Amino acid sequence: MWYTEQRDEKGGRIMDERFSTKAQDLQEQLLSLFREGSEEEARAFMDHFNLLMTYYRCAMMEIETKFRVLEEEFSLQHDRNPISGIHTRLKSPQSIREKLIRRGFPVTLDSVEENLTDIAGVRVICAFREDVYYLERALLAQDDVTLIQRKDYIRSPKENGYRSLHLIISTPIFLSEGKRMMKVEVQFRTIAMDSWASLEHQLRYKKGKEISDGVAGELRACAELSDDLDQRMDRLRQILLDSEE
Ligand code: 0O2
Repeated sequence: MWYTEQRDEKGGRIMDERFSTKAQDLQEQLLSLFREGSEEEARAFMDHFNLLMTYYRCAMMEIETKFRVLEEEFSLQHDRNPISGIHTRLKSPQSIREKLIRRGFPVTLDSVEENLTDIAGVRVICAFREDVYYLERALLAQDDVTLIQRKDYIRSPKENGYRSLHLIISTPIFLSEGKRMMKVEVQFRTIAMDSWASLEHQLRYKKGKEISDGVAGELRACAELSDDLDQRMDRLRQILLDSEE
């Protein structure tokens, strides 16, 4: 589940369930999902898991803040907002476990850190395609952000039509006992790409259902339409920019 930051009428951040630890829920989920052992072992495991998830949440907050800062600066300089929304999500214990098993990795906490790069996810929805690449450059130019992997599904869309720019980055979080490097997946999309992906996700993504060639073709056609919309909006923006000069 991806969340959008909630703000009250004065602009203050409203804490949501990402920032509270539902100990009971977690206890039940983790005990049944990850391992069976003595109560003591299980408790130690849970404490370690909670701590690790807290680190990922902190990394997510760090990256979200970086985008908020860039947004403020850009809005001031250009009188428009390049970001139409930021959503974050922490992978659920169940998805973590499923992914480890799917990929053939051990189901341990060390393995989570070592082998999974998308526990913390930040999705940035941009106004125009150009904003996607501007924000990518601005993020990667920061000296505490290291690029680990880049997949440009905008220039090379997936076969089903999915478009988005994905980065896996590493960034430090600063704790009382020093800094810790954490991995975060950042997805950049335009509004049109996000609309398509959200609807397609509801319709089929990872539901394990086979879809007919006809439906797949229709989804691809919708992706092309949404790309056409992005291209036309880019052109309109350029025309308006040129007319201002
Ligand atoms: P959610 O709901 O975002 O948590 P994998 O992570 O194993 O699935 P890979 O190749 O490592 O695959 O990662 P990739 O291709 O970079 O894609 C990972 C994420 O991108 C997915 O995360 C989705 O958010 C999004 N995504 C990728 N392909 C599609 C697609 O075809 N349609 C839609 N709607 N989204 C896509 P999760 O964890 O699978 O899902």
